[in-house]
Amino acid sequence: MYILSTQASNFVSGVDKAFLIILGISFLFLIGLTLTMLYFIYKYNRKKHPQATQIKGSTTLEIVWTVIPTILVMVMFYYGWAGWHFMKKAPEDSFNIKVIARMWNFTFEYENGKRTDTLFVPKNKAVKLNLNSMDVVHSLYIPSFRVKEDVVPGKEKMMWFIPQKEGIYELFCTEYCGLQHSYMYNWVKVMPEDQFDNWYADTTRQETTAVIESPAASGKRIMKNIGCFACHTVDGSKLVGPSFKGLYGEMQTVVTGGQERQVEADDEYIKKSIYDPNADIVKGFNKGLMLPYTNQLSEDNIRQIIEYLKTL
Ligand code: HEC
Ligand SMILES: [Cu+2]
Repeated sequence: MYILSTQASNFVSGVDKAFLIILGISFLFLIGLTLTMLYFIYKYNRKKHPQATQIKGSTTLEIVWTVIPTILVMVMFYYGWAGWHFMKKAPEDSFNIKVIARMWNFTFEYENGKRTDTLFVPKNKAVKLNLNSMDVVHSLYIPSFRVKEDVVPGKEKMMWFIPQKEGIYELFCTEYCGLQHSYMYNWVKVMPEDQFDNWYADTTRQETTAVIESPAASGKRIMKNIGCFACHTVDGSKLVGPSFKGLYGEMQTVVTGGQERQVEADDEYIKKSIYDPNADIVKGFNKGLMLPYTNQLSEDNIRQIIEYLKTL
Protein backbone atom coordinates (compact mmCIF):
# COMPACT_ATOMS: atom_id res chain seq x y z
CA MET A 1 0.00 0.00 0.00
CA TYR A 2 1.33 3.37 -0.97
CA ILE A 3 -0.10 5.05 2.11
CA LEU A 4 2.39 3.15 4.21
CA SER A 5 5.40 3.90 2.05
CA THR A 6 8.08 6.27 3.25
CA GLN A 7 8.57 9.93 2.48
CA ALA A 8 9.88 9.40 -1.05
CA SER A 9 9.24 13.05 -1.93
CA ASN A 10 8.48 16.35 -0.26
CA PHE A 11 4.80 16.01 -1.18
CA VAL A 12 4.08 12.70 0.50
CA SER A 13 3.13 14.01 3.95
CA GLY A 14 0.79 16.74 2.66
CA VAL A 15 -1.07 14.46 0.25
CA ASP A 16 -1.30 11.60 2.73
CA LYS A 17 -2.60 13.87 5.47
CA ALA A 18 -5.39 15.17 3.24
CA PHE A 19 -6.16 11.63 2.12
CA LEU A 20 -6.32 10.20 5.63
CA ILE A 21 -8.45 13.08 6.95
CA ILE A 22 -10.97 12.65 4.15
CA LEU A 23 -10.92 8.89 4.58
CA GLY A 24 -11.40 9.32 8.34
CA ILE A 25 -14.38 11.66 7.93
CA SER A 26 -15.90 9.27 5.39
CA PHE A 27 -15.51 6.39 7.83
CA LEU A 28 -17.12 8.35 10.67
CA PHE A 29 -20.10 9.01 8.42
CA LEU A 30 -20.26 5.44 7.23
CA ILE A 31 -20.32 4.13 10.78
CA GLY A 32 -22.58 6.92 12.11
CA LEU A 33 -25.14 6.58 9.31
CA THR A 34 -25.19 2.80 9.48
CA LEU A 35 -25.76 2.83 13.24
CA THR A 36 -28.52 5.47 12.95
CA MET A 37 -30.16 3.44 10.21
CA LEU A 38 -30.10 0.27 12.27
CA TYR A 39 -31.46 2.16 15.28
CA PHE A 40 -34.32 3.62 13.22
CA ILE A 41 -35.17 0.22 11.79
CA TYR A 42 -35.46 -1.06 15.30
CA LYS A 43 -37.24 1.92 16.82
CA TYR A 44 -39.70 2.70 14.05
CA ASN A 45 -40.62 -0.71 12.80
CA ARG A 46 -44.27 -1.40 12.23
CA LYS A 47 -44.84 -3.50 15.32
CA LYS A 48 -43.32 -0.99 17.72
CA HIS A 49 -44.55 2.09 15.96
CA PRO A 50 -47.71 1.37 13.97
CA GLN A 51 -48.84 5.01 13.61
CA ALA A 52 -46.58 7.29 11.46
CA THR A 53 -46.01 10.78 12.86
CA GLN A 54 -45.85 13.86 10.63
CA ILE A 55 -42.93 16.17 11.44
CA LYS A 56 -43.21 19.79 10.29
CA GLY A 57 -39.61 21.00 10.08
CA SER A 58 -37.05 21.75 12.77
CA THR A 59 -34.87 24.84 12.63
CA THR A 60 -32.36 23.37 15.06
CA LEU A 61 -31.93 20.25 12.94
CA GLU A 62 -31.58 22.29 9.76
CA ILE A 63 -28.88 24.45 11.29
CA VAL A 64 -27.04 21.41 12.64
CA TRP A 65 -26.99 19.58 9.32
CA THR A 66 -25.90 22.67 7.44
CA VAL A 67 -23.23 23.91 9.81
CA ILE A 68 -21.52 20.61 10.65
CA PRO A 69 -21.07 19.43 7.03
CA THR A 70 -19.88 22.92 6.04
CA ILE A 71 -17.21 22.80 8.70
CA LEU A 72 -16.19 19.28 7.67
CA VAL A 73 -16.00 20.24 4.00
CA MET A 74 -13.93 23.30 4.86
CA VAL A 75 -11.55 21.10 6.88
CA MET A 76 -11.15 18.77 3.89
CA PHE A 77 -10.65 21.73 1.62
CA TYR A 78 -8.04 23.23 3.90
CA TYR A 79 -5.90 20.11 4.08
CA GLY A 80 -6.29 19.40 0.39
CA TRP A 81 -5.26 22.91 -0.51
CA ALA A 82 -2.40 23.02 1.98
CA GLY A 83 -0.90 19.87 0.46
CA TRP A 84 -1.49 20.98 -3.11
CA HIS A 85 -0.85 24.68 -3.57
CA PHE A 86 2.93 24.58 -3.49
CA MET A 87 2.98 21.84 -6.13
CA LYS A 88 2.11 24.56 -8.59
CA LYS A 89 5.28 26.58 -8.20
CA ALA A 90 8.70 25.05 -8.71
CA PRO A 91 11.71 26.64 -6.96
CA GLU A 92 13.81 28.89 -9.20
CA ASP A 93 16.91 26.71 -8.94
CA SER A 94 15.18 23.44 -9.86
CA PHE A 95 16.99 20.91 -11.99
CA ASN A 96 15.13 20.92 -15.33
CA ILE A 97 14.29 17.81 -17.29
CA LYS A 98 12.19 17.77 -20.43
CA VAL A 99 9.63 14.97 -20.66
CA ILE A 100 8.44 13.92 -24.08
CA ALA A 101 5.31 11.78 -24.09
CA ARG A 102 4.08 10.09 -27.22
CA MET A 103 2.10 7.03 -28.19
CA TRP A 104 3.39 4.99 -26.36
CA ASN A 105 6.39 5.90 -24.33
CA PHE A 106 8.08 8.59 -22.27
CA THR A 107 11.51 10.01 -23.07
CA PHE A 108 13.46 12.18 -20.63
CA GLU A 109 15.78 14.76 -22.06
CA TYR A 110 18.40 16.52 -19.95
CA GLU A 111 19.83 19.97 -20.56
CA ASN A 112 23.20 18.57 -21.60
CA GLY A 113 21.61 16.45 -24.32
CA LYS A 114 21.38 13.18 -22.41
CA ARG A 115 18.27 11.25 -23.24
CA THR A 116 16.86 8.29 -21.34
CA ASP A 117 13.80 6.15 -20.87
CA THR A 118 14.28 5.84 -17.11
CA LEU A 119 13.97 9.05 -15.15
CA PHE A 120 17.21 9.58 -13.26
CA VAL A 121 17.06 12.20 -10.52
CA PRO A 122 19.32 13.43 -7.72
CA LYS A 123 18.26 13.01 -4.12
CA ASN A 124 17.34 16.08 -2.05
CA LYS A 125 17.30 18.43 -5.01
CA ALA A 126 14.27 20.11 -6.55
CA VAL A 127 13.55 18.55 -9.93
CA LYS A 128 11.25 20.20 -12.42
CA LEU A 129 9.76 18.19 -15.26
CA ASN A 130 8.63 20.18 -18.28
CA LEU A 131 5.91 18.11 -19.85
CA ASN A 132 5.45 17.88 -23.61
CA SER A 133 3.17 15.67 -25.64
CA MET A 134 3.80 14.89 -29.30
CA ASP A 135 0.33 13.57 -30.01
CA VAL A 136 -2.57 13.07 -27.58
CA VAL A 137 -3.24 13.78 -23.90
CA HIS A 138 -1.11 11.65 -21.61
CA SER A 139 -0.71 11.94 -17.88
CA LEU A 140 2.47 11.42 -15.92
CA TYR A 141 2.03 9.74 -12.57
CA ILE A 142 4.65 8.87 -9.97
CA PRO A 143 2.59 7.36 -7.14
CA SER A 144 5.40 7.17 -4.57
CA PHE A 145 6.08 10.89 -5.02
CA ARG A 146 2.35 11.72 -4.92
CA VAL A 147 2.55 13.71 -8.15
CA LYS A 148 0.39 13.46 -11.24
CA GLU A 149 -0.10 15.89 -14.10
CA ASP A 150 -1.70 15.78 -17.53
CA VAL A 151 0.61 16.11 -20.52
CA VAL A 152 -1.33 18.09 -23.09
CA PRO A 153 -0.18 18.72 -26.67
CA GLY A 154 0.50 22.40 -27.32
CA LYS A 155 0.27 23.36 -23.69
CA GLU A 156 3.06 24.16 -21.24
CA LYS A 157 2.71 21.94 -18.23
CA MET A 158 5.13 21.05 -15.50
CA MET A 159 5.50 19.13 -12.27
CA TRP A 160 8.17 19.33 -9.63
CA PHE A 161 9.26 17.45 -6.53
CA ILE A 162 12.22 16.84 -4.26
CA PRO A 163 13.11 13.14 -4.16
CA GLN A 164 13.98 12.29 -0.58
CA LYS A 165 14.82 8.66 -0.63
CA GLU A 166 17.17 6.63 -2.79
CA GLY A 167 15.52 3.88 -4.73
CA ILE A 168 13.58 2.90 -7.80
CA TYR A 169 9.97 3.91 -8.14
CA GLU A 170 7.22 3.32 -10.67
CA LEU A 171 6.19 5.90 -13.21
CA PHE A 172 3.39 5.59 -15.72
CA CYS A 173 0.77 7.17 -17.92
CA THR A 174 -2.66 7.44 -16.31
CA GLU A 175 -4.60 8.85 -19.22
CA TYR A 176 -5.93 6.15 -21.53
CA CYS A 177 -4.15 7.16 -24.72
CA GLY A 178 -4.78 4.32 -27.14
CA LEU A 179 -4.16 0.65 -27.73
CA GLN A 180 -0.77 0.29 -26.07
CA HIS A 181 -1.38 2.75 -23.25
CA SER A 182 -0.11 0.16 -20.80
CA TYR A 183 3.33 0.26 -22.45
CA MET A 184 3.84 3.72 -20.98
CA TYR A 185 5.39 2.29 -17.86
CA ASN A 186 8.87 3.24 -16.67
CA TRP A 187 10.99 3.78 -13.60
CA VAL A 188 12.34 6.68 -11.63
CA LYS A 189 15.76 6.15 -10.17
CA VAL A 190 16.76 8.38 -7.27
CA MET A 191 20.52 8.56 -6.75
CA PRO A 192 22.72 10.36 -4.19
CA GLU A 193 23.80 13.68 -5.61
CA ASP A 194 27.47 12.81 -6.29
CA GLN A 195 26.51 9.58 -8.02
CA PHE A 196 23.94 11.44 -10.07
CA ASP A 197 26.52 14.07 -11.06
CA ASN A 198 28.86 11.37 -12.32
CA TRP A 199 26.10 9.75 -14.32
CA TYR A 200 25.02 13.12 -15.67
CA ALA A 201 28.51 14.23 -16.69
CA ASP A 202 29.02 11.13 -18.81
CA THR A 203 27.37 12.26 -22.02
CA THR A 204 29.04 9.56 -24.08
CA ARG A 205 26.42 7.11 -22.89
CA GLN A 206 23.14 8.25 -24.34
CA GLU A 207 21.10 5.32 -23.20
CA THR A 208 20.41 4.00 -19.77
CA THR A 209 22.25 0.75 -19.83
CA ALA A 210 26.00 0.67 -19.66
CA VAL A 211 26.67 -2.77 -21.10
CA ILE A 212 28.82 -3.19 -24.18
CA GLU A 213 26.73 -4.65 -26.96
CA SER A 214 26.70 -5.20 -30.72
CA PRO A 215 25.12 -2.56 -33.00
CA ALA A 216 22.22 -4.93 -33.66
CA ALA A 217 21.64 -5.42 -29.94
CA SER A 218 21.76 -1.64 -29.42
CA GLY A 219 19.26 -1.26 -32.23
CA LYS A 220 16.89 -3.70 -30.60
CA ARG A 221 17.20 -2.01 -27.21
CA ILE A 222 16.64 1.45 -28.67
CA MET A 223 13.54 0.23 -30.47
CA LYS A 224 12.25 -1.39 -27.33
CA ASN A 225 12.88 1.68 -25.20
CA ILE A 226 11.41 4.13 -27.63
CA GLY A 227 8.33 2.03 -28.22
CA CYS A 228 8.57 0.86 -31.85
CA PHE A 229 7.20 -2.55 -30.84
CA ALA A 230 3.95 -1.00 -29.78
CA CYS A 231 3.10 -0.88 -33.49
CA HIS A 232 5.53 -3.31 -35.14
CA THR A 233 6.29 -6.97 -34.56
CA VAL A 234 9.27 -9.06 -35.56
CA ASP A 235 7.33 -12.30 -36.06
CA GLY A 236 5.44 -11.46 -39.25
CA SER A 237 2.12 -10.51 -37.63
CA LYS A 238 0.57 -7.13 -38.32
CA LEU A 239 -0.19 -4.61 -35.59
CA VAL A 240 -0.78 -0.94 -36.31
CA GLY A 241 2.22 -1.07 -38.62
CA PRO A 242 3.84 -3.76 -40.79
CA SER A 243 6.04 -6.45 -39.26
CA PHE A 244 9.79 -6.06 -39.58
CA LYS A 245 10.27 -9.76 -40.31
CA GLY A 246 12.17 -10.21 -43.56
CA LEU A 247 11.79 -6.54 -44.42
CA TYR A 248 15.40 -5.59 -44.96
CA GLY A 249 16.50 -5.91 -48.58
CA GLU A 250 13.08 -6.97 -49.85
CA MET A 251 10.91 -5.07 -52.32
CA GLN A 252 8.13 -3.17 -50.60
CA THR A 253 4.97 -1.75 -52.20
CA VAL A 254 4.38 1.80 -51.01
CA VAL A 255 1.99 4.60 -51.87
CA THR A 256 3.76 7.89 -52.57
CA GLY A 257 1.52 10.88 -53.22
CA GLY A 258 -1.35 8.60 -54.31
CA GLN A 259 0.87 6.54 -56.65
CA GLU A 260 1.71 2.92 -55.93
CA ARG A 261 5.33 1.97 -56.50
CA GLN A 262 7.92 -0.65 -55.60
CA VAL A 263 10.96 0.27 -53.54
CA GLU A 264 13.78 -1.73 -52.08
CA ALA A 265 13.85 -1.73 -48.28
CA ASP A 266 17.45 -0.58 -48.06
CA ASP A 267 19.22 1.75 -45.61
CA GLU A 268 17.89 4.87 -47.31
CA TYR A 269 14.32 3.61 -47.33
CA ILE A 270 14.40 2.62 -43.66
CA LYS A 271 15.97 5.90 -42.63
CA LYS A 272 13.31 7.78 -44.55
CA SER A 273 10.58 5.58 -43.04
CA ILE A 274 11.73 6.65 -39.58
CA TYR A 275 12.51 10.33 -40.17
CA ASP A 276 9.65 11.00 -42.58
CA PRO A 277 7.19 8.12 -42.20
CA ASN A 278 4.39 9.74 -44.12
CA ALA A 279 6.32 10.26 -47.35
CA ASP A 280 5.95 6.63 -48.47
CA ILE A 281 3.04 4.75 -46.95
CA VAL A 282 3.30 0.98 -46.94
CA LYS A 283 0.39 -0.39 -48.97
CA GLY A 284 -2.47 -1.53 -46.75
CA PHE A 285 -1.49 0.67 -43.80
CA ASN A 286 -2.68 4.05 -42.63
CA LYS A 287 -1.00 7.38 -42.99
CA GLY A 288 -0.34 9.63 -40.02
CA LEU A 289 -0.07 6.96 -37.34
CA MET A 290 3.69 6.81 -37.17
CA LEU A 291 5.24 10.14 -36.23
CA PRO A 292 8.67 11.33 -37.38
CA TYR A 293 11.49 10.43 -35.01
CA THR A 294 13.77 13.17 -36.32
CA ASN A 295 14.40 14.69 -32.89
CA GLN A 296 14.64 11.46 -31.01
CA LEU A 297 16.89 9.21 -33.03
CA SER A 298 20.33 10.16 -34.25
CA GLU A 299 21.86 8.83 -37.47
CA ASP A 300 23.86 6.46 -35.26
CA ASN A 301 20.70 5.14 -33.71
CA ILE A 302 19.22 4.58 -37.16
CA ARG A 303 22.34 2.65 -38.21
CA GLN A 304 21.97 0.40 -35.16
CA ILE A 305 18.26 -0.11 -35.90
CA ILE A 306 19.11 -1.11 -39.46
CA GLU A 307 21.67 -3.60 -38.14
CA TYR A 308 18.98 -5.14 -36.01
CA LEU A 309 16.44 -5.24 -38.86
CA LYS A 310 19.01 -7.11 -40.97
CA THR A 311 18.97 -9.94 -38.42
CA LEU A 312 15.24 -10.53 -38.76
C1 HEC B 1 2.11 4.53 -33.51
C2 HEC B 1 2.52 3.36 -34.22
C3 HEC B 1 3.95 3.29 -34.73
C4 HEC B 1 5.12 3.41 -34.02
C5 HEC B 1 5.27 3.71 -32.53
C6 HEC B 1 6.19 3.20 -34.95
N1 HEC B 1 5.68 2.94 -36.18
FE1 HEC B 1 6.76 2.50 -37.85
N2 HEC B 1 5.04 2.40 -38.92
C7 HEC B 1 3.76 2.55 -38.44
C8 HEC B 1 2.81 2.42 -39.54
C9 HEC B 1 1.28 2.55 -39.41
C10 HEC B 1 3.56 2.18 -40.70
C11 HEC B 1 3.01 1.96 -42.11
C12 HEC B 1 2.68 3.27 -42.75
C13 HEC B 1 3.89 4.01 -43.21
O1 HEC B 1 4.64 3.46 -44.04
O2 HEC B 1 4.10 5.12 -42.72
C14 HEC B 1 4.97 2.17 -40.29
C15 HEC B 1 6.06 1.93 -41.13
C16 HEC B 1 7.36 1.78 -40.74
C17 HEC B 1 8.44 1.36 -41.61
C18 HEC B 1 8.31 0.92 -43.05
C19 HEC B 1 8.04 -0.57 -42.94
C20 HEC B 1 7.85 -1.33 -44.22
O3 HEC B 1 7.38 -2.49 -44.11
O4 HEC B 1 8.16 -0.82 -45.29
C21 HEC B 1 9.58 1.31 -40.86
C22 HEC B 1 10.98 0.91 -41.28
C23 HEC B 1 9.21 1.72 -39.52
N3 HEC B 1 7.85 2.00 -39.48
C24 HEC B 1 10.08 1.81 -38.47
C25 HEC B 1 9.72 2.22 -37.19
C26 HEC B 1 10.68 2.37 -36.13
C27 HEC B 1 12.17 2.10 -36.22
C28 HEC B 1 9.97 2.79 -35.05
C29 HEC B 1 10.50 3.19 -33.68
C30 HEC B 1 11.56 4.18 -33.71
C31 HEC B 1 8.57 2.88 -35.44
N4 HEC B 1 8.47 2.51 -36.75
C32 HEC B 1 7.54 3.24 -34.60
C33 HEC B 1 3.41 2.78 -37.14
C34 HEC B 1 4.31 2.99 -36.09
CU1 LIG C 1 -0.24 7.85 -22.52
